[in-house]
Formats: sequence, C-alpha cells, structure tokens
Amino acid sequence: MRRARPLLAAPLALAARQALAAPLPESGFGMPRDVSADGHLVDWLIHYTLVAATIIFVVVLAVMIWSFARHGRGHLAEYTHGSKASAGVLLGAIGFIAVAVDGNLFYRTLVDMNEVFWNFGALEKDPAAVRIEVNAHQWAWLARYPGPDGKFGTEDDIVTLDDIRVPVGVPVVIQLASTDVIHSLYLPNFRVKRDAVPGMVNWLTFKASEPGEYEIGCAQHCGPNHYKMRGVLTVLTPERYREWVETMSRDARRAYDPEDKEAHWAWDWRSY
Ligand SMILES: [Cu+2]
Repeated sequence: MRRARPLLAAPLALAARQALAAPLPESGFGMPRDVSADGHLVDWLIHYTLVAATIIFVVVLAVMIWSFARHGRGHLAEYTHGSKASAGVLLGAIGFIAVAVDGNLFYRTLVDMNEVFWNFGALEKDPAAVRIEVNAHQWAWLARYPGPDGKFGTEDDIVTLDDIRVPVGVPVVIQLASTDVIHSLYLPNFRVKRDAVPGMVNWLTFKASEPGEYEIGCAQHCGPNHYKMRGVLTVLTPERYREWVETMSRDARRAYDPEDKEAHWAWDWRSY
C-alpha cells in the first residue's frame, strides 16, 4: 500500500494538470464552439454517427444479454443450420445499416464537399472572397495577403506570423504550402483542417459567422516544437478588416526591401 500511493499519485497529478490545461468544451458533446457558416454540416455527420453507433450498440448489447440470461446451464444446446428466413433477416439488417448509416454518411459527405468545403472553383470567382497564402514551416505559420493591388509577391503584400485576420461573413480561400515537413492547418472553431505538404499547394476554405479570436493549430506532428505551432485567427467586422489591411499594407510598402530574398516567398495564385 505504501508503495502503491506514489505510483498512483503521479498519474493522478498529471491527469489533474491536463484537465486544467484542456480547453473548456464550448458546445455540443465537448466540441469547440462553431463560428462558421458551414460547420454545422460537419457537426451533423459527427452527431449522426454518434446516434447510429449508440443505437446499434444498445441493440447488440440487448441481444447478448438476452442470450446470456436465456441460455443458462439448464438449457440444452440446439444445433441449427438456419433457414432462408433467418438468413433473409440477417442480410436485410446488414443492408439496412449499410444504406441508412454508411451510405447516408458517404452521400452527405460527397454533397457537402462538392457544394461547400471543396467548391474552390466557384469560390474563386466570388469577387468578395478574401485570398490568403499560408506558408507553414517549423514551427510557425506565415500568412500573406495580396494587399490593395490584388497581386501576390508585390510591395504592398501583408505578411503576418501566427496571426491570420479575416472579415466576418465573407468566403476566405487559403492556398497552403510548406517549406520543410508536413504540417496541417487546423481551425477547430471553423471545422476545417488541411495538410500543408512540401512541393504542393493545397486549398482550404471557410466563412466566419462571428467576430472574435480563435485558435490556429497544427494537426500533424511536425518535430520537437510541434506544440508551439499555434496562432490566433481573428475575425473582424468588415470595416475593421478594411482599416487593418490599409494600415498593414502601408507599413509593408514602407518596410519593403528588394534585397531580402527570404521574405519573398510568395507564389502566383493558382487557379483551381
Ligand atoms: Cu506543424
């Protein structure tokens, strides 16, 4: 007993510390608060899976408990090779679950991706859309805005570190790259996540529905300081956003140094 106490104390203290450090659940079943126009589509998939899995679990458990209680020591074993009817019931149940659960989830996922989450072709044509190039590296996020001239790689580009700002209610289209290893841009409050892979440009989109400050995380273990790869995504009102872009690009123009090759990592915006 005397030996068991310190053995128990360490994991308990660790668990208590972790509970303190963990972000507080903000909505639903411990999920971060959804502040995006389309996040509810992802939440629907999660909740539907949860409800379907719970129903199947309860039914299977009930059959097992019933069999256990019914077939005690006094009950002689019966041997059966089944019947056409029992095989029909079984295949029917499997088919029903495959269509109602898996099929439904698969279909809804395809529709949501096609119409919203991967609908980059249509979003690109939206003149109101905000375009950002995000360049991931060990261990920070660089974000580049084209500035008032609308072109990437020019003097008025705004470049920020671990700090992405977007206006509320407007589609945000991000092109994502990495200079070293695989990272993953994760915006839990917007229900989107996309890998940043060296040698290619990936896309990600969302539309914020509420001003505020939200977490940016890296969702791929990318090295010893992976845990430091956090940033803040700030959602501003359209007026505040316009002011921010004006001030920042004015400062960028002033600080522009054509000799500083490191700072000129922009790429030409790609068409989808
Ligand atoms: Cu990372």
